[in-house]
Amino acid sequence: MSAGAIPTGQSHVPYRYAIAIGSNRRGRHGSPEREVAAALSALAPLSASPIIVSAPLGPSIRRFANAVALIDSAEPPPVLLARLKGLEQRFGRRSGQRWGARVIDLDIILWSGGIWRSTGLSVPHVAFRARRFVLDPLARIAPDWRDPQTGRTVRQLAARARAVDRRPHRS
Ligand code: PH2
Ligand code: MG
Ligand code: MG
Repeated sequence: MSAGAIPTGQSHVPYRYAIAIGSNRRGRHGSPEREVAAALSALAPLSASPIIVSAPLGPSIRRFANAVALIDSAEPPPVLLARLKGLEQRFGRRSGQRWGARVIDLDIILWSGGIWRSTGLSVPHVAFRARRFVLDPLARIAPDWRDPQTGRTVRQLAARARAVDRRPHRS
């Protein structure tokens, strides 16, 4: 804190981030659940959701372990993204596995700075409002965080995604 600043009780770290973690492939830590747990420890989060098991969305056939972590960081989004990609590589993730099996996937979902757009990076994450494997764990640790794009809270987005899932399928 700078001299003369009034203590606010808030963190001195400028940004807060919600990071989604996913794994559907064994790695050196073991099962997907263990890979997610190891990634959570590596991120040293302020808070972490429980680890859930989810059916794959998309062409993959392997089930996922997923979780969400909240971290404080001084890094702007592209710098944090570069660090997350480095962590993915250390976990043994190879490139070109976009929808395939991956040891670990670390995605920036939200940050306290609002909306960020640069080449290869959009925050909020473009697809998170439709993904229960992100919204359900996120709602456990940050239900009141407001999506800057829709103005809806995470709790509201999670409830909507659940409602969509309950809709009868048409053919
Ligand atoms: N990640 C994807 C694609 N599909 N499905 C689940 N259940 N969990 C994921 O983390 C996931 C997915 C692309 O990143
Ligand atoms: Mg992803
Ligand atoms: Mg990713």
